[in-house]
Amino acid sequence: MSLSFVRGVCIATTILVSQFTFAGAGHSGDQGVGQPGHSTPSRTIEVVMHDNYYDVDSLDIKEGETVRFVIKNQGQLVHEFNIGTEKMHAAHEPEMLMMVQHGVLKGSSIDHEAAKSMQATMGHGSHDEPNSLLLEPGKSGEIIWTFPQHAKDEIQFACNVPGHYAAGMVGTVNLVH
Ligand SMILES: [Cu+2]
Repeated sequence: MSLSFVRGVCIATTILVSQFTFAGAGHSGDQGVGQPGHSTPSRTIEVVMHDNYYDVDSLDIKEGETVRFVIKNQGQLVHEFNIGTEKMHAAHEPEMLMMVQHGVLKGSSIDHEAAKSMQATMGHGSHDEPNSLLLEPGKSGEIIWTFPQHAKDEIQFACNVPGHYAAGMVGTVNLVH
């Protein structure tokens, strides 16, 4: 089985899942930040996460461009790479606080069993939104994302682990012509 086939299946699964998760408050939907990528990415952008900052402050991305993000967590804490507006991030942080309170999100790890029971009882907890990656220390992951032609509100990539956005773990996406 070729790698590209596996990747194709992954993307298809992500899109399928996203149809069910888009309804959740504070999640991506298409609130002007774009949507899960379904065309071939024009390039790969690597972003490294540390405690508590990204190795880039801003990214220049073409209007309508599809990008593959490869995200690496080189910190000692769990971090997130989430594509949204300031408002979306502000709505997401309390949900991640609930993940902390339910024992899903620990400082340096994710308790997947606790995530399952939180998902079962509350319909939230597994954190599988297509616009976001939540990574434990040393882990890496990938998002393929298609940016919009125009953004009414500034698009930001940010970490919504409680306290991290306020600590400066946020960067801006400049949509360029
Ligand atoms: Cu973080």
